Amino acid sequence: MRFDVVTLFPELFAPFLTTGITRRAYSSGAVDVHLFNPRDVASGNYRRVDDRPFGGGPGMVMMAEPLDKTLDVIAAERGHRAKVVLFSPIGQPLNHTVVQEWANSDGAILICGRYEGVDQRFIDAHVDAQISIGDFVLSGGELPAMVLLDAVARLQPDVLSDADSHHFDSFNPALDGLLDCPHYTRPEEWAGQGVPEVLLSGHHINISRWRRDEQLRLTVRYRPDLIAAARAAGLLTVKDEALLASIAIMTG
Ligand code: 9WO
Repeated sequence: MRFDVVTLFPELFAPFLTTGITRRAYSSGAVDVHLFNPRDVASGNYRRVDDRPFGGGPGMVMMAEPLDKTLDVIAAERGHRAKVVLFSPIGQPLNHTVVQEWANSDGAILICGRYEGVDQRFIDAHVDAQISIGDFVLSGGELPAMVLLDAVARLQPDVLSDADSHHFDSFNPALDGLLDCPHYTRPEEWAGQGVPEVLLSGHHINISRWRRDEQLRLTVRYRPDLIAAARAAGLLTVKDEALLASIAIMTG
């Protein structure tokens, strides 16, 4: 798949694209990321990409024309027009389902806004989807773009080793939509704290049950909505329900 990122700060992406377990996805082209700076197609000696807002007020607005010209450059490279995504707090909230949809797509054009915002006429003319990563305001759309790319890249086959496979993540169907259990590694005692005895027992059935119980405990406590969803989807077993009932009794 191909993602074209439109940003005034392409240099922000270099360390991100060349570091960590997702590097392979980008370097192999499984997630082929191309960076475009609207300044490169902006006109005039000053190559302006922003201007003052009509109606007055603080800050600057990204001009429609350099963004539009950048889409033309991308269309010429791709041979067709791809979906255009803008990152903004009014967008669709990003979650695992949305990530999976993009991971199963052939990519998109990601517009990273800066300044006070993007000329609305560009949005009306070209933007197909807006995505939010949360109810807060940032100084640009670059971090949200990296959030989407990272989440998509780690879903690619062969990105993760078995040891850190996403098959064991929270929000993966294999975890039945429950939060992941706690993890421990060496040393066996650290800062006066041990490791749950069962994890040292080598008894794999008991370990599996303990992990499932911890998932259920954590999910009840922090995300009870996910318990309801897992139950509605028929993903909870009789043993799961027994554990949940015992928690309900203990906590009143
Ligand atoms: C900001 C904004 C705020 C309220 C309603 C609509 C809005 N659109 C934008 C917008 O496009 N902002 C641009 C990108 C320019 C200013 C910095 N930008 C931005 C994106 N700040 N915060 C985000 C963002 C994106 C996704 N999820 C959370 C925050």
